[in-house]
Amino acid sequence: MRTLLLPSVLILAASCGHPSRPAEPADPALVAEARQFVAELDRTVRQLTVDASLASWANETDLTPEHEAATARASEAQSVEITKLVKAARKFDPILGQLDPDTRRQLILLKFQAQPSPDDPAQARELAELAAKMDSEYGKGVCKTVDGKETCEDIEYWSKLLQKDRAPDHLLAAWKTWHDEIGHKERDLFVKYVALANAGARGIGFSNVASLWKSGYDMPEDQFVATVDRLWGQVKPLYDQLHCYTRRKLNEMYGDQVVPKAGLIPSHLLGNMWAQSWDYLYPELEPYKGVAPIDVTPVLEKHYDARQMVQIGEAFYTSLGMDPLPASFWQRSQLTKPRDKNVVCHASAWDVQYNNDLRIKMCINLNQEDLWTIHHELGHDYYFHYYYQLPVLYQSGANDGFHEAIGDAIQLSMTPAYLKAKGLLAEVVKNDKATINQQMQTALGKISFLPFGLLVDKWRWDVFSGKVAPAQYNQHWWDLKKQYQGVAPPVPRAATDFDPGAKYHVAANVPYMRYFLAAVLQFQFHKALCAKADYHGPLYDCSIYGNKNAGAAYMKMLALGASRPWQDALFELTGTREMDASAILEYFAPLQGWLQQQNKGQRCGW
Ligand code: X8Z
Ligand code: ZN
Repeated sequence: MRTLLLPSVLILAASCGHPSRPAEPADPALVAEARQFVAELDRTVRQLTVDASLASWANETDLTPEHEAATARASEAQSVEITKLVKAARKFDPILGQLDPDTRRQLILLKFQAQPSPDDPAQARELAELAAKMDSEYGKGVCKTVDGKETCEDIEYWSKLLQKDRAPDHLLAAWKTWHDEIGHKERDLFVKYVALANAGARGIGFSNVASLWKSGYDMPEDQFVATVDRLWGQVKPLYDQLHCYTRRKLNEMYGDQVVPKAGLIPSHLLGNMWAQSWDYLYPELEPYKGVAPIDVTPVLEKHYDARQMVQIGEAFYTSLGMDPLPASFWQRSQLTKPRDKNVVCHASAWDVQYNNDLRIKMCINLNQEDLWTIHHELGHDYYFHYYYQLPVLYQSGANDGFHEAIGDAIQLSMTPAYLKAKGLLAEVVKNDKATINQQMQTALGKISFLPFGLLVDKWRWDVFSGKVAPAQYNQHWWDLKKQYQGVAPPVPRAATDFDPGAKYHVAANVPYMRYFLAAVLQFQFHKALCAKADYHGPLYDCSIYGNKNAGAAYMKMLALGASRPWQDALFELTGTREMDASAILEYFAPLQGWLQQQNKGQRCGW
């Protein structure tokens, strides 16, 4: 699948000859050969990727052994062939600095087009089979065979229990079943996967998969690590305040036995299987009860179906001057969960054939969370739409965080005033209390997410680099959950458990740092788009709905795809070349002040 599977994008051409020695003129025949090679790449990589993507779509929308096997075969072919091409392209390394920018950039991007395969064909096959199986097993969920018939309860089912129920024993049972069952199914597959995936990465010159992933950001990998740590340092004080307030409220609800006044929050009580976003706790955490209703779920349940919810999303993008979705989108997308087959419900967006074959795959529920997710997914589809005519190697986000941030920035424009204009909210209340309520709701989705967004790949980096061995995988996961999120497992966990495997992106091998970057970038985009719309009020009140100037600036950035380093794309839109979290802090300034007041006298932190 396009958005999710590709680690995407790039390192800059660092290896352009020795700086103190003037480059010798490149052999013209080799330069011509490089150009020819890149032109052919476009055809070959396109075909391989389309084949893999078609097979993966067929599998994820109908999980059968046949579809899983076909997915494994197509992704094996893609990886094996692209790995060969990466190796063949090495002969151009000495002249990279002397090639025209487009030839050079496509040669650089090639390394990030697929998970590289090990040289040994048996290992290459096993790697692809493991990946397909991990994805399918996760999608099916917790299965039981009764009278020879297998029935499965997927993550949708277990998540709903965590969202709605408040009895700690029920929450614990759901949490434990999912983590035990899925973790145990995934563990051995994942351990083998790591070894084989690393062999593939080594074959193309990286020390391991972590190094490959970290190199895809137009900067040296240690600089990338420093960048994410800097961003986390900027937002951590705000997260700490939210954690402190949430812990106190949960302590009041559940008592000291369940939630301690100081220390870690048990992770099954936060309304989400991974404690990654806490939106569903809003009713319990609402700062000013009943001041302003901001939940659109009741209206969606009463008056909308899944298709109409997607049309709300489409209408936002077209209000910016973007094109309507193609007719094929409506024919080919999976909007709701089919009754008669197992599918991967985890939401995703696709351009299956790299030719504007836009689709989304969701199991839409008629609620606010899914309306927001629809806007996220359409952000991916509109990115695809505006760059699908570029060479295939440029058909990616400027970096993968950009891809995740496009729709999320649109969510920030879904203000109460916008929702009222769409008939989704009955009234808009404008006062300080309503602002705090509104900010709390947004923070429970987007601020609670930050440490989780960071830690998933902090964990995988340590796993792929061999810093932690399989026997410590689970302990290390909880060490990081503790360090960054301040949450604890609700029951003691053993080395044989594999709780990271209970998260889709680990089972499906989708890099995760993109979501942390997006959590920061979306506020930078929002601020810049609001400026393009000539808006001058507080950021949290800005909606670019209907603004063609903002839309034109957004489309311009989308159309660049990965053709330029992300710093150039960011500069085009925002006037800065750095990812930076000050726009989040500006957006949430009222809430941060309010939380500091609320938390006075508390021992915050853990
Ligand atoms: O996986 C997603 C999207 C698909 S790209 C629904 N997200 C992350 C997650 O669910 O863990 C969006 C937020 C973070
Ligand atoms: Zn996404």
